[in-house]
Amino acid sequence: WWKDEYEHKKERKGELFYYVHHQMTNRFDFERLSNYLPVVGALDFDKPIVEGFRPHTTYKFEGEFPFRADKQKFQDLSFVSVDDVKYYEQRIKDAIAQGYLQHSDGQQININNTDGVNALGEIIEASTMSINPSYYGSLHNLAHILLSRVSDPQHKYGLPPGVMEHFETATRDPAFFRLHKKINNIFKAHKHSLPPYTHDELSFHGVTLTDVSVITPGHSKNELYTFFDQFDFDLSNGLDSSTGVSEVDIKARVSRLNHNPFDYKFKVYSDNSHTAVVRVFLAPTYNYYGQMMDDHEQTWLFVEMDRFTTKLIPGDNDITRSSKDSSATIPDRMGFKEIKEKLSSGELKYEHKKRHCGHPHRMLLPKGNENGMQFTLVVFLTDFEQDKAYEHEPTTNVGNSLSYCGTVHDMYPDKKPMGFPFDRRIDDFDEFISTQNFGYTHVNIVHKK
Ligand SMILES: [Cu+2]
Repeated sequence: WWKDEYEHKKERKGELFYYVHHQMTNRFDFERLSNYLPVVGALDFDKPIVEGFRPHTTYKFEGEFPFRADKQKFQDLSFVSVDDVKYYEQRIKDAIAQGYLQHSDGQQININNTDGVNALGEIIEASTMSINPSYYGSLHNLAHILLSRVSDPQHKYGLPPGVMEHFETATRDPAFFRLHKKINNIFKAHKHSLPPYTHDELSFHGVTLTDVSVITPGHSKNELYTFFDQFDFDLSNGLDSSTGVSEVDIKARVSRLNHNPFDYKFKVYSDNSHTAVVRVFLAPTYNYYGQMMDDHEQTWLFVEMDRFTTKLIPGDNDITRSSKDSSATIPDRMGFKEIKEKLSSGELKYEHKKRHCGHPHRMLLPKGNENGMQFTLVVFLTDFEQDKAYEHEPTTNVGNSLSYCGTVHDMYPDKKPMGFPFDRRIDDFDEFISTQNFGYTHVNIVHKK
């Protein structure tokens, strides 16, 4: 579906592949830590897949999704062996260590730069944009398939593919996060091989972030609240659609993580009129062992909560931003019934630029725990004039969930590497923290029963 004639060109798609999964794996670890569990370990093709998994779901026509017993070993398939995939992985790791990719036309492509991650993302996924599919294969896609078919590798029992082979179902399987931890570690090796940002690259001259806090209305400063709400899923499209059978409403009630809306409050001193890009990130303060997280460990874990532009006037500026406006999230999808109703009333419009992916808004905050779990909220201000990839108004609405989904039919508006400034290693934390356009606070996420 990436054929040029379909006009689905997505700018920085390889980088987005890295970044969206980077955030998903980190975000999953936040839930693990919230539930007193250690962070996910990376998958290893030489070791058994520790957790078995039963999907509890069926195909419409091909029966149940296959389950996987505990401690299954990876198995060769008729069209790809475990060794093949291990070679692809090794070649990619070698490319990172050497700092260049081998193009299929024989050229060496330098990846020791800002754009390197994009080419790397295309070969790791791999997408049709891979510069050398026969040499680098398709590490990520093939690993999905190895996991999906591990219970019936020779197709002896005629089992259908597992959940790992479909976008809609893959994240059900805990092995998804083990696989993506592995992939994320490969990207980390690349990102951390690049030189740290210089003081100049990090600075926003004349702009000082003097205070960072969050307010949940009716509660003390820096207290955030999560809870489980009851949600009714509309299941009417899962019913028998034969003619002559009358339609009935059917819903399933599930508990879902949600949170109280809150406001970010930032105080900024500016020497002049500027437009700032405000980048907000969150990561746990303590690790699984209850120790304060090492700076290097924490910086790689930061998840983007929001990214927006704001006008600064000379002097003091008070910025308030609602959590509901997050650039990382999307609202609930419409149910089948609602789509049908809107379609017949003419309310359903095709929006060319609307993106349909993103982190579910209700899951913006990790669960935290009953006693309150401490997280570090960091804010980084950068200069819109330096960051804009093309001429556009800072207020231009680029649609929901830029941070997770990029743009469709358009250039990506923000020139900075995704995840900036935490995408690279930081060697001198004292200097980093002394950057005046940087600020942080600790927040407490309390889970209400
Ligand atoms: Cu995947």
